Order: sequence, then structure tokens, then C-alpha cells
Amino acid sequence: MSLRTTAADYVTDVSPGSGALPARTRYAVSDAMSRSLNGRWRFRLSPAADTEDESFAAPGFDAGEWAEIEVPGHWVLQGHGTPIYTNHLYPFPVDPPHVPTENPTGDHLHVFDLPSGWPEDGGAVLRFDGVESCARVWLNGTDIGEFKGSRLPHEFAVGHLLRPRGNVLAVRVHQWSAGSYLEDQDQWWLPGIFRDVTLLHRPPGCVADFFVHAAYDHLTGKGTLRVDSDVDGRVSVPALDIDVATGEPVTVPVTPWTAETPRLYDGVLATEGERVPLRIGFRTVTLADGLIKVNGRPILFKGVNRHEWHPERGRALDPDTMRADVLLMKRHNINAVRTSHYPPHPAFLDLCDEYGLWVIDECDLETHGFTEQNWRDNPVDDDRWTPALLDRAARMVERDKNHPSVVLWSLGNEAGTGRGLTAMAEWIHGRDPSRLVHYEGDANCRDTDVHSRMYAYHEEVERIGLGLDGGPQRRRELPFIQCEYAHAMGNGPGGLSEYQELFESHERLQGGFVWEWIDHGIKDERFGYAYGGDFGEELHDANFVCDGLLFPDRTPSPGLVEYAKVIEPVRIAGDPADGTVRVTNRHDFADLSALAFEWAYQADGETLATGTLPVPPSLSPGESAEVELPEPPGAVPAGAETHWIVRALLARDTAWAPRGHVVAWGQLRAGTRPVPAPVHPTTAPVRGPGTLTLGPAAFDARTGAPTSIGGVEVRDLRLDVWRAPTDNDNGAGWQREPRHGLLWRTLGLHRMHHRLDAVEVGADALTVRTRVAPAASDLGLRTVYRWTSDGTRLRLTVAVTPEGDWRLPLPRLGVRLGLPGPAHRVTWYGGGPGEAYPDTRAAALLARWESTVDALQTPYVRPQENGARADVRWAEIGGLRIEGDPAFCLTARRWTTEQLDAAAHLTDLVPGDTVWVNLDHAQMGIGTQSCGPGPLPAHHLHAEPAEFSFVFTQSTASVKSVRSTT
Ligand code: IPT
Repeated sequence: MSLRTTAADYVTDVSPGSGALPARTRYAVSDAMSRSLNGRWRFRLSPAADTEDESFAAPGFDAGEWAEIEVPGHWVLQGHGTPIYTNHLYPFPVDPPHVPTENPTGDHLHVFDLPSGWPEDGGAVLRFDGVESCARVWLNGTDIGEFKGSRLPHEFAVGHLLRPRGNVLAVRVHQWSAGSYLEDQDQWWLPGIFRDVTLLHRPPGCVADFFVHAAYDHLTGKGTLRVDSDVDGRVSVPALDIDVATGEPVTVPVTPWTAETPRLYDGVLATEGERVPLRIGFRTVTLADGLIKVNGRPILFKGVNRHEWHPERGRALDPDTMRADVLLMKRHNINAVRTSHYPPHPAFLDLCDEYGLWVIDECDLETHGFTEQNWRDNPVDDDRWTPALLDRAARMVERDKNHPSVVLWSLGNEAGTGRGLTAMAEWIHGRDPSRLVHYEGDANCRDTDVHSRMYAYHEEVERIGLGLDGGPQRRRELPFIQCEYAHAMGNGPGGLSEYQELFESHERLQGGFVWEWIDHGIKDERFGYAYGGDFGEELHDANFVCDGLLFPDRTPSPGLVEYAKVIEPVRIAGDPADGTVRVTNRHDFADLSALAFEWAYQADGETLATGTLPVPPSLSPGESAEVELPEPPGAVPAGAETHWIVRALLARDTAWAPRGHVVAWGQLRAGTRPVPAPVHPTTAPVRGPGTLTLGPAAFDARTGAPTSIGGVEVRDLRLDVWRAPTDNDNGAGWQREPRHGLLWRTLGLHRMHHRLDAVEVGADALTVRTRVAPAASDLGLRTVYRWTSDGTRLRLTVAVTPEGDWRLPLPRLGVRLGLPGPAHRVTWYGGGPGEAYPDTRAAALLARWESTVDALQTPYVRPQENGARADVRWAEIGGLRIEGDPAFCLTARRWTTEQLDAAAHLTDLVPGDTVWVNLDHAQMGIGTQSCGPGPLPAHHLHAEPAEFSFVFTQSTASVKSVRSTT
């Protein structure tokens, strides 16, 4: 009996592939010709990989009946098959290196001519920048090889196969392969040729691989350039008068590259056959004094984890989208990116060089699903896989080594531990000693140069900052970063300020990378945005894939606005009582000369005067200046609440934002906080038939509930403790602490009974006594509503007394009421413009704001509590004016909390005819327990006796001027 090999054996071969050229640096342009093969390709999907039929690869094959597909692209996003989302579970049986028989296989065909003028001499290279997960390639009927390593480049020498016309490029792509075991990142599984395909002419004497070494000596202010090149040539940098042979070092005074000051020098590498433009940034990365230093100074990462994402194109990103990401990061004070969890499209790194972002470039490696079997059979601890791991390391390092923005290499993510990882680290250290090596899974830092954790709680981070974390000697001597923290899933992340305070107070803590940059929602007319499960996947992790600081369409979420404020590079603080403000330069390298400072003086949220503030532009990183404020303006209305606002703005246009862009701000209380005007109860409730009236309000005589206030119809006003649990309330299953969202539901806070105990009509008050409690529990909240009026103003005081042994914090505590009228516009004096919760309120500026009920909603991909405006002194909505005593939290929506809670997608939220308004005395913090700590204890809303008041009047005043600053 003969052993039969199927054509598809390479699919489950652990080796990285065959036929491809050795890895080398990737550059965007040169004077050699090239031709993009992106565009419309013919496409045929087969359900399995074991098709022995290779006839499609032969010239002359008639693909006229085939579909067409866009390359780069994923076929599952172009109407062929469907995407699958799993976090760490492999969506196929774990039996490495085998994959299921059902292995969607996409045959791609593209016929192309050489452009006119394509030289006849030299060779040619066919380059694939990214194909998921395994491809076999034929050119003009010749099998040129196969490869794995989805987010890594592969090049093939094809010069000998090319013809002037009618070249037939055939690519067979398998969704699953041995490589899939190494690519278990938390994201959609999206097969396809999703990055560029390019044909490059390789003239005789052309550039092969080269390595730009551009170091900076901060002691001398000089840079040393040496370009090692496989092919000898010359290197010129006109601005530095450099013209040297390759391999020859040259030292000259330079301006160094940093993420804050990304000075790039244009140069050229010229060999006999090719001229390649260089963009050189001089900088030196070291591990010194237990710190990551660049150019001699420790840096603080204010980073994000970036997966590549586009809601329609998946990981097939176009240049505009990549640029949008970089601009958004720069405009939100982000200074670092971890390319979780694979090398990005190479153009993204060009942008990081150009605009200035520190990069942790991470290898395309994750074997997280092996955690399910206690890491048994983990490929990173199995020598058979080591060549594949080394191939991946080399393809990353060789491709990206010439980017000054890349300061650390990361071996991968969540791959456990093993010899293969050690081999990768050793190879990388040897090949590029000019950068540090990161891998979070190396808990003892045997192979790595930085102690890295993910989702460490504040207390642990502090312990590490204080050096009290113990552990092996090597680790104790290393700097610490959080390669992931502050899980930005849904509403949140909470607790950023407290993390940042820790990072800024302990030298060893060199910052972190928020998880993650963008929600991977897939645009879908059924749902708005689809997430895991929406395509009928047999296993999925629901909306855990929507955990970014950007919504899928790249609109910044409140979390990003908060992060930008928390990490602002200038701190503006102090007590203006002494007439000064303290400005601290929190950059690592830059002085303040790029910034201009302005002040504004506010009374009751309205700006009375503005001016410029002379802050010393030469203020060095880490230094503070006490800057004198001007005299407050004269005409401040008596009793007004006053503030100084000081803003740091870009003084000039930059590459990433125009002049005037606000980089940092501080709001400082100028006087004492005034107390709201009292309502003297001078009016008595009057009984009518079925109703009671008190001042401007009418009540249902039986229930004591208001039916109208100042002519505005209101309904169902009552205590409310429920919020539609956020993703962070619900928490992730593996969390070590109780998950409040679930406990709340078990207790029944979403189905509270309101028992009416008494409606008391007194001489100057209407008092309604109730007990609010869930079925099946002895816990309850005695709630007394006391209504008084001076004839025009109506005051409600709510007194809440918990009964029983409450061990749970409350989601919220306040009243909710319905406005059946056409409420649309909302104006308020309080925190804004965006939502804010107890631990996500750094970016809320006290001012007068105007919005609409619709615009108050934050469109979290999975609907949940959102949109609260904090510290509201007064608000006007639907003809009512509501003043808080004390200030309150405001939400208003066209659906009830119950409807919000029941919704799975934004399309489930259907506006009703009532606007539901919540006036909250307090809300529970948000935290980041969807992956990480819950709200810090200070932000818990304990069930304890509370009393709070609102004063209702008919709204009269309109907002005169509304500033939409920040
Ligand atoms: C961590 C992963 O590294 C990341 O890819 C993502 O899945 C994140 O969690 C959650 O969104 S791993 C987890 C076990 C902390």
C-alpha cells in the first residue's frame, strides 16, 4: 500500500513554509520599479483544504464564473462565509498541528501585465505583506512556495517567471493551518489576503537588506550613523553633510529623535543598482539604573494597545485609516503604541516615525487557547515549532528594524512559557542589541528586559513602584510597565487617574498601555455593529471584542477623552487663593515652547473674561512654575460660583493638530462654593378631587406622585437604584472579586417593589412614605419624599434609610421621572461636555452646556448605562428647570433603563414617547472589572442613609452662551 500525501500537507506542517526569500527590511519606495497587485481578483471559496485540484493555477484557466473580491481584503467580510470571534478559545479542536477538515479555502486569481518600461534586466520579487493564515502561491503555473505567519511579509523571487503580459498569479489561502495555533489573538478570525501584494523589480546591483544604526549620545549631543548593507553602497544625509560608505560609522552633531520631537533626517542609500530613501531618527535606547531610557532619560509610556481594525474592512487597513489612528493618538496625548499582538501594516510604523510615537513592536504570536489544557502541548515549548517561532521573530525584526519609533521588541502575547520563546529572545538580543525585549508572560524576566504585567490592580502597581514586589533578583532590578491595563470595554475604564498618579510618583513605573484602541465591531445593518455570536458562531465571546477607546467608526469614546486628560503632558493645578497657578511640564523631553497658555474666568459656568498667561516656555521636563494669575474681573455677579480655567494650547500648527488645539487644562475654584438658594416652605398643599396641588405642582392624591410641575406633565417619579449594568459591572468570569452587575441582578435591584406607606398632607409639606425593596429579600430602602414650595419653586427632599444587612453597593441612588412631552434640548451647568462617573470624571469641565436628549447618549456597541453628566448644579429639560442640592448626576433618554438593559445592540433601542430622566444623588464607580480591578473603594456607592434635594421650577432662562471647549 502506498502512502498517499495530499496536496494540502503543508497546511498542517509546523514549519514556516518553503520557497520564500530570507526576511529583510521593508521600505516603502525606491527608484526601482514596482507594481501594486492590489485590486479586484477572481475568487472561489471551497469548504475544505484537501482539494487536489490545482488546475486554477495554470495559465489559461477560465475563472469567468468565479466571484470577484477586493485584495487586500478578507473574504468573510465580502460575502463569502462569516467571521468568527473568540477571545482565547480555539474555534477548532486542539490537536496541534491538525486543523479541521472543514477548512475554508479561498482560491485567488489575478492576471496582470508588467507596466510599460519594466526593465528586462535583473530580477523581480513578489511580496505579500499579510495573508491569513496560510498561502500557497503559483506564478504562471509554477508553484513558488507556501507560507504561514499571517501578519508578516513574505517575498518570492519571480523574475524568471514573469512575462510582459498575462501573468497569472494564483494564491490558495487556507483559513486554518498549523499557523493558526500560533495566532490565537483575541480578535476576529478573518482569513484572506488582507495586506498589499506587490511586484518589485530588483535591478542588478540593487539594495538587498540593510540596517540603519543611528545612535544618539546625550552627553555629547552627537549622533553616530552606520548603515550596514548586504550590498555595498553609499549613504548620504544632506542636512548633516554625511556621505559615507555603507558600514562606515560617522559621528556628527544632530537633533535626536524622540516621540515628542520626532526629528527625522532624509537620507539615501545608494548601491550600484538602486537608491532607497532613508528616514533616519537618531536615538539610543538603554536599560540603565533599572530604567528604560531613551537618549539618557527615562520615558513614561502613555500608551494604547492597537489592533488593526476597520468596521467594514477588518484588518485590511488603508493609509487614511492608519493616519487617522496616529492623528487621533497624538491629539489625545498618547505617546506610545503596543502593536498588539502582531506587527502592524508597515506603513503604520512609518507614521509612528514621522509623527512621534514610541512603539513596542509585537511578534505575531499567541497560543492562549492552550491555557485550557494547562498549557500542555504548547507550541512555544515544543522544539518542533521553534523554527516557526524564529522565523516569525526574524520576519518582524528584519522588516521593522529601521524604524526609530520601535524601542522594544515583544515576543508575542499570552503564549505561556517555553524554550521557543527563549530562543526568540536570544536571537533578537543577538540580532539587535540596540533595543530591549518584552514579553509579559515571562514572569521572572529570564528572557526579557522589562517587568511587564497586565491588568495589575492599583495596589500591586504601587507595591511594584515601591520595590516591594519581591521575586527574582533580575526582575527586581528591572523597570515596570503594564503592557495592558484599563480595559476600555463599554462604559469606562474607571480608575485611570489613580493609575496615572502611581506611574508619575514612582520612577520604576514607566507607564502602561490601555487595552485597547478600538472596538472591533463589524458594521452590520441588522445590528449597527456586530460582535461575537452575531454570525452564529458555535463558540464566541460576545462583545468582549468591543473594548476600545474608539467606537468602531473611530469616534472617540468618553474613555479616550478621559485618558487624554489624565495623561496630559502639562499639569495645571494649585490653589488660586494665593493668586497663582502651578504649571508642571510632564513631558519627558520637550520644554513648553510649543505651547501657548490662556486663562478664562468663569462665573456660574459662564466665561466673563479671558487672556493669555505668561508661562515660561523654557520650563524643562519635570519642572514646575508658579505663574501669577491676573486680577479677577470686576463685575462678578454676587453669589456666583467662580473658577479659573487655564488651558495649554498648541502655539503653532503641528503635523498632527492645528494651532489652538488644547493639549491640557486645569479648572481651579476661585471662591467658595455658594449654597443653593433655599426654598422657604410658605405654601400649603391643597386637596382637590383626586389631586393635590402644592405651589406649581399637581400630585395624584392617592399615590402622592407628581403629575405636573409648572404645567409640565411628569410621570412615575420615584426612587431609582438600578442602572443597565455596564460591561465593567458585569465583569469577566475569571475575576477574583464579586461581580456587582450580576449580584445586583440576583438581588433584584432591577425589579424593586415600591410600597406606599403613607401620603401625609401637612401644613407646609406633602410627605410620601415608601419602602423600596426587591422580592424575596428582607433588604429594603425606606424612602421618604418630602415636597415643599414657596409658591413658585417646588422642592423635593428624598431621605433614604437602608434596612437590613446590605453587603452590596448600589448601582445608583436618585430619582427618575418621565417627561411625556417633547423634551429635546437639554441645557445644564455642570460637568461636560461628555459623560462622567465617579471614577471617570477627570475630563469633565464645569461649564454651561447645551445638548439634546439624543446627543446625550453614548453609543456603546452593547447598550449599557451611559451618558450621565456629573456635578450638575442645574439643568433644564422639557420645560423644567431642576436645581440640585447638592449637585447631581443627570441622564435623559428616550427609553427606560429596563429597555436599555434588555438591548443587545444599538438597533434594539427604539425611542418611546417619554423622555426618562434620572436625577442621581450618586452613582457607583465604573472600574475596569471587565478585565481588571473593579471601582476603587472610594468610588463605591454604599447603601447608607442619604438625603438629597432637587428644586423644580418652570424653565425660563435660556442659556446665553455655551462654550464647547476642552
Ligand atoms: C488579555 C489579552 O492579552 C488581550 O489580547 C485581550 O484579550 C485582553 O486580555 C482582554 O480584552 S489576556 C487576559 C487573560 C487578561
